[in-house]
Amino acid sequence: MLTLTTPLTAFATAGEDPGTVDDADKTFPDPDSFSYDDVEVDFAKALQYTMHFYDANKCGSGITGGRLEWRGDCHTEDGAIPLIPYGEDYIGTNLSQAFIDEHREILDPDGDGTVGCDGGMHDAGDHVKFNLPGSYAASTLAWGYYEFREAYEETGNAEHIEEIIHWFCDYYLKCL
Ligand SMILES: [Ca+2]
Repeated sequence: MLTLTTPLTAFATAGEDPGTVDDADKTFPDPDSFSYDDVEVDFAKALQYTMHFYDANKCGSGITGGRLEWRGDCHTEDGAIPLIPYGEDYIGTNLSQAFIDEHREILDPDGDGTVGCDGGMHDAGDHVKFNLPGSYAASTLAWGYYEFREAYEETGNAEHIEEIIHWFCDYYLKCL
C-alpha cells in the first residue's frame, strides 16, 4: 500500500492553518517498489463512495439520521418562502406581484402564503442550489442506473442510487 510520508495540506483540521509543504519535504514512492497487487481494486466501494458525494450535498429536511452521520438538515426555511416579490431584504421570491396574482392557485395551492422549494442538492460543498448543473448530474446518475442496473443491484447500491435520484426529482417537482 502506498503511504504519504508528508501530510497533505488539504487535510488540515477545520480552522487550523494548513501550513505549506516544501519541495524538500515531499517524498514520492520509488516506482520500482510499486506493484499493482498493492492497490485495492473494489469498484463497488468506489461506486458507493461516489454516491456519498451526493449524500454530503443534500439540502433540506430528512438528512439528519441519514447515511452520513455528520450531515444534518439544513436550509429548511426554503420550505416556506413568503409568496411575495422580494425587496431589499431578499425575503420572498423573484416573481413579480402580477405573476404571483395570476398564478397564485398554482404557486400556493394550500393558500398559506408561502411556496416550498426545500430539498435538492448543494452545488459542491457550498450552499447554492444550481438547478441546471444539478439536473444534468441527476440525469447522468439516472442514465447510468438505467444502463447498468444489474451492477447497482449486484453491489447492493440500487436502493442508494434510487434514493439520490428521488431526492433530486422531488426537489425539481417543487420547482415546477
Ligand atoms: Ca403554500
